[in-house]
Amino acid sequence: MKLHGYFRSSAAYRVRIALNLKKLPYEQASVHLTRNGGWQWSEEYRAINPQRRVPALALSTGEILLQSLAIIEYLDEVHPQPPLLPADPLERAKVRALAQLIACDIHPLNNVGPLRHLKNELGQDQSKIDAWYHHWVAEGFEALEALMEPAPYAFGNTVTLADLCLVPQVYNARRLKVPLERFPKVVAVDAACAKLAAFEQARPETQLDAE
Ligand SMILES: N[C@@H](CCC(=O)N[C@@H](CS)C(=O)NCC(=O)O)C(=O)O
Repeated sequence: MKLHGYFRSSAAYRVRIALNLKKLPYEQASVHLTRNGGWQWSEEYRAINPQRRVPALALSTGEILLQSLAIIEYLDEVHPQPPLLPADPLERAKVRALAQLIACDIHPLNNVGPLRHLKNELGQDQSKIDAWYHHWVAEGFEALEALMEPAPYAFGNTVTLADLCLVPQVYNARRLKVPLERFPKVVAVDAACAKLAAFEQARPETQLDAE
């Protein structure tokens, strides 16, 4: 398999963790999201993902999968061990809710494209853009604090899809200097995951395209 990603992309980071947890071998192809205006805009990459975003996972059959949550659920169905979603439907819905709170409600508001749009098309200055970023991350993390009881992971004593979404979002929040003191549960889940090799090996800093 080949993962088209970028070291700092939260969505690609989620998929790297899943591949590592399941011990699936994969190559990586770096799509630099900012250099020369962003390689995602090249015609070559458009043929891989017409949405021009990462990640995209090319399977050995030639099929290309898009959208990190869909990719991770595919991997979980085809390679069930270790499971990333609980067997019980009610618990599964709760894990998906935590994951989607991050992936659907926090992340899209603070990702490269929308931030670039705020700056270039809407003419906002960097302090306003930073305030926007901090606001949406803090609002989402407040909800996570209310919803989670770390044990030690986001939902119980095994890693789930929720942890795969939480860790990259915390990495991103730290990089953009969001104060995390108000979010002790979020920080505790991140710390528990950091002890696992699958998470460590997926860290942005340890990727080949890291800068
Ligand atoms: N919902 C998508 C989000 C993908 C996404 O937005 N990726 C970002 C990086 S984290 C990207 O490629 N941005 C490029 C751009 O906005 O130009 C997923 O989960 O895969």
